[in-house]
Amino acid sequence: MNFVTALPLIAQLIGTALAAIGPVTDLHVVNKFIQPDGFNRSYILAEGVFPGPLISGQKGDNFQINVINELTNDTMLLSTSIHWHGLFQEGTNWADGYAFINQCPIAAGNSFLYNFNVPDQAGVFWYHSHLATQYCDGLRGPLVVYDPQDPYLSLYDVDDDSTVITLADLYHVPAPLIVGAATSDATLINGLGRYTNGPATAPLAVISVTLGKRYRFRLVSISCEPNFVFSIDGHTFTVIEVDGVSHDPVVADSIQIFASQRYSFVLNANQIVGNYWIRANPSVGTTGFTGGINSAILRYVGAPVADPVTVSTSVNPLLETSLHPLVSPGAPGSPTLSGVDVDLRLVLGFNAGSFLVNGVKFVPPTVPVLLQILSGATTAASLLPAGSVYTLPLNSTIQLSFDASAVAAIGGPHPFHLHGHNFDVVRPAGSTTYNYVNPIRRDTVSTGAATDNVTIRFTTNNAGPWFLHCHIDWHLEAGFAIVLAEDAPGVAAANPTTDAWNDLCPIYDALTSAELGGGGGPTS
Ligand SMILES: [Cu+2]
Repeated sequence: MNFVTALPLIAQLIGTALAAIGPVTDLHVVNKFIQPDGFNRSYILAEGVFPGPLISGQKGDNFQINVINELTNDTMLLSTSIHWHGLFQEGTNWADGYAFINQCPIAAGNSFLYNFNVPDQAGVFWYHSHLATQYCDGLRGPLVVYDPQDPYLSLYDVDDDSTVITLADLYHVPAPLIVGAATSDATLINGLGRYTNGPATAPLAVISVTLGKRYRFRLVSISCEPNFVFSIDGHTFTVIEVDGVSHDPVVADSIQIFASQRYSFVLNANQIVGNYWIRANPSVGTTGFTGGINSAILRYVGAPVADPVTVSTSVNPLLETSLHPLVSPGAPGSPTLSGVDVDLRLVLGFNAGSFLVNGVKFVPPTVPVLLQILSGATTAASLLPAGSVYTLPLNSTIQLSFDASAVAAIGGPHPFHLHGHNFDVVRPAGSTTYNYVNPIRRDTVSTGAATDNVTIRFTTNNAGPWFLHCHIDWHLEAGFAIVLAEDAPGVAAANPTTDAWNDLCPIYDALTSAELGGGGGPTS
């Protein structure tokens, strides 16, 4: 093969992610220089690629992911800790991955086995570092749990590695070196993109479809900050899943997707064979599509290898109020404003560079909350960090309402994510009415504008300390979180830990400042 004929092959390889791995796999965490948008820097990467490889399994699987920390670049953090976003971790709170709530970080040169079951969930999830803002430096990737009995199998023909779509923000400066507010330099779709004044020929992701086939696309925002308005020129699609929960089908032609949210939608490749722009317009950073930024290409088989010349046709954005769970719709509790066992109002605040919940900035404790509970501390008053831990009784209906009036204009809307649960959004952003009958069910919700009072409900059935936080990672680092300690007295019996887990803290606590990297570790 001469060089000229090899070119299309090289272009294909650039846009092709690694094959899926899992549910039992090693996951090497390494430093590597890559140029996903044409800009060269060293990142923290799973298996050396961005995004990390697709981890997949089937509903009912036992996942055993052995994270091997091979980090050496001390400009950035050298330890790590990985969260499997959206999976309930029932009985394995220790494997939930948030550093200093669920575990101590994994020191460089060490490995740690995350061993958990996924008995009753399927859909799109993702994994990311949950140590300070480490995932902004690259450690993030998609995770899909397939369901052989998926209720919507008859709606689509293709559902494989090629139909997973990741949306990411990218930073040219390593997170520990960013001074002041971080601003994304580029949007990557499936790990490729361009930035303003960067190489104009940096390759864009190409998603190939065949005329007449129906595709289940699995859209996942692995963003550190921006939300994206996602659309595909010339096409509508049918949304069937939200954050790992099947919903009644809803037709739309654009989706505003917040950091860490996911959607599955069915796209019927029924348009004229050609090239169509895929768009992901970010809420912050450089917006628009000049020079192919914030874009990828939907290419029908048989179309020329060329940039699209299509224009945006979006007129029908997806609304949270249109989405209703397929199975067991209806919020827990009674259909009244206070019809729950525990009604917790969360006032979101900001002061002197820190984000607050009910007046308190979250600062990660030195002893993980789970370890504190296992050591006998089971009351909110005795658990650290002081003022950030709320205890919840088991088998109770819980309502959380978010008063975002003071922070909506400060980097908002702020998407809040609850670990260990899905929740019913009885009052979503942009709505003033309460739906207790069949509200959208998900694990990350926009808390909306200053006039909103986003309200969610769930039932406590999962003993453990679970994190509730803004998924804009820069805001989390500035304190935007609390811990819900669910059934604290029952945590130990429900969550047996391993010797390897018990070894994490002594190893981590013995590290020197230099061995932490990133200028000495988490800055908060
Ligand atoms: Cu936020």
